[in-house]
Amino acid sequence: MYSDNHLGAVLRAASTGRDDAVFAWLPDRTGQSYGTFFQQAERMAARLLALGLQPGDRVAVQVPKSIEALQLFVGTILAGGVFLPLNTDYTPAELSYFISNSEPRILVVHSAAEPALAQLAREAGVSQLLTLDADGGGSLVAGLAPASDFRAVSRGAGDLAAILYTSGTTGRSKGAMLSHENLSSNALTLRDHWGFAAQDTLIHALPIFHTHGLFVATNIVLTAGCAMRFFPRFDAAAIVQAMPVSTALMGVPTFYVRLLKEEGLSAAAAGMRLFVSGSAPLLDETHARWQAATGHAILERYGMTETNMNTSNPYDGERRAGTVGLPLPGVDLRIVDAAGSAVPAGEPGVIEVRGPNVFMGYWQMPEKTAEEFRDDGYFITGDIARQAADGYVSIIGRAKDLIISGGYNVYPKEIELLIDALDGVNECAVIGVPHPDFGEGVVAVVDRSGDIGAEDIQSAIAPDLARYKQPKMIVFVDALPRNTMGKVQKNLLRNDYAAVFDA
Ligand code: MLC
Ligand code: AMP
Repeated sequence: MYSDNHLGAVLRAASTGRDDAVFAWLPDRTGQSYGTFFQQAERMAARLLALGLQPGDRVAVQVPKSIEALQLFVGTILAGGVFLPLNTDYTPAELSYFISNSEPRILVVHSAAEPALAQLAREAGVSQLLTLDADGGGSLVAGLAPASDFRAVSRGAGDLAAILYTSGTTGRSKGAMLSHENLSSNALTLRDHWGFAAQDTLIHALPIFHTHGLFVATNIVLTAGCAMRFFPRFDAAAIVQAMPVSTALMGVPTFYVRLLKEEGLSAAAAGMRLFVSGSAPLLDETHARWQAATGHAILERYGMTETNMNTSNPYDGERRAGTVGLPLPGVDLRIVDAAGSAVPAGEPGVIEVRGPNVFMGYWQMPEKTAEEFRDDGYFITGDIARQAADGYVSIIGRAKDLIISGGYNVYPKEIELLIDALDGVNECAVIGVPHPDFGEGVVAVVDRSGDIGAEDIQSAIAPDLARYKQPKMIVFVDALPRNTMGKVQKNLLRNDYAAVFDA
């Protein structure tokens, strides 16, 4: 029994009365039915409640991808809690900030990480530290009580359902607060816009700690009541193999670049209905090569952690390469100049969006939240785009100093602060330059005073930085280029090092 408006009810609606339908085909080739999935999610909810979870309490989770992790997501929602997933690549140093900032009542981690995190959890006031492993084992599941009648804890549309941290341009990560309505409205809009229905099978190979894999992919499957092939990680050959028994794939551009190298792609993709790309710019070249290889035009869409999905190319209609399509139904979008006035069609400006998809604000950062919203409710995305007279939006840059590597966001400031603090470094600038696999690759340009080498820098920053954020190259210069205001000219550096990953 789940009350209306509750994200849990929205996610369950399409599978109600269809308990035997398969929700997920797992890596061991067994299928988990909707009935089993929701029963397990309810048992997890009951366990969280028995451990003292109160409505609005955070359940922070850093665990490997598994179907049990998705049960925990839905279980947290059913228990009235707030799901807070964390990238599995984050180091204990990075975790420490997220945990102390979000003050979760319950923290669920991989059992190998438990000893290292026990003290941190205690200091942050976490009342329960549980484990969940890749195979679904661990203390969370071991402590589940038998299934019994479960009633979801009542929550309203505007109540908090999830917090996802996004790195901040000034270094501090911000927790984006997403309500039940933010998540349910976007899932339903996308399901309908992309034509997902019970007969679909989605290839799910994305991580489930970000908007793309968790809210876009998983919530669409649930709201459509369809099946997914659930991969623990991206594996190009396995995905091609799965295509003949699937209908749709969602991925970041790196997925498509890698899949294009696979033999047998053309034949395997023939019967697929839909390929969606997002989280980072899809090169025109990749779009064209994919169409030539498979006959399918990749459908590119655009979103953010804070806003869920904002725009999409049409399902029926022109999927225009190099664009992220049109504003989704219910999403207001405008392109504005520095003063916040709308620019004429075709002119560049910053994208601002408003709608039921747009988040509630940053966790415990009212000033930051106020800075990024206009008085009339539009959220300032920091993405620079043009909108053609016929409505198609093309993203042409970013006002924010952000690198997107393989679909993961990397904020240069965070890395610069660590490198600048090292003995033997005067200062550095971290930039993103074209990378054949990841779209953009992280490069640190360092002005050194001593004899510090690239390896010294790498090993000094490694304990504090997730692997994907660590520079793929470090170069040394005598001085960083500056403009007359003294600001480092990253555009010049990006030009200078544009070809370093070409080989
Ligand atoms: C892995 N590595 C990366 C990386 N992923 N480096 C930079 N950027 C990345 N994205 C590192 C590894 O640590 C390893 O380093 C080396 O690169 C090779 O790893 P790999 O085995 O090739 O990586 P793989 O596991 O295959 O992962 C690549 C990937 C993955 C592209 C499949 O990064 C991925 O799943 N990205 C999806 C991210 C995502 O879901 N984004 C959505 C955000 S939501 P070493 O040195 O140890 O060898 C959002 C909103 C929206 O943006 O609109 O959707
Ligand atoms: P995140 O903070 O991880 O949610 O990343 C959101 C950012 O990813 C957006 O602000 C954009 O800069 C970028 N992004 C998402 N989708 C696309 C896309 N299709 N094309 C270009 N950039 C995108």
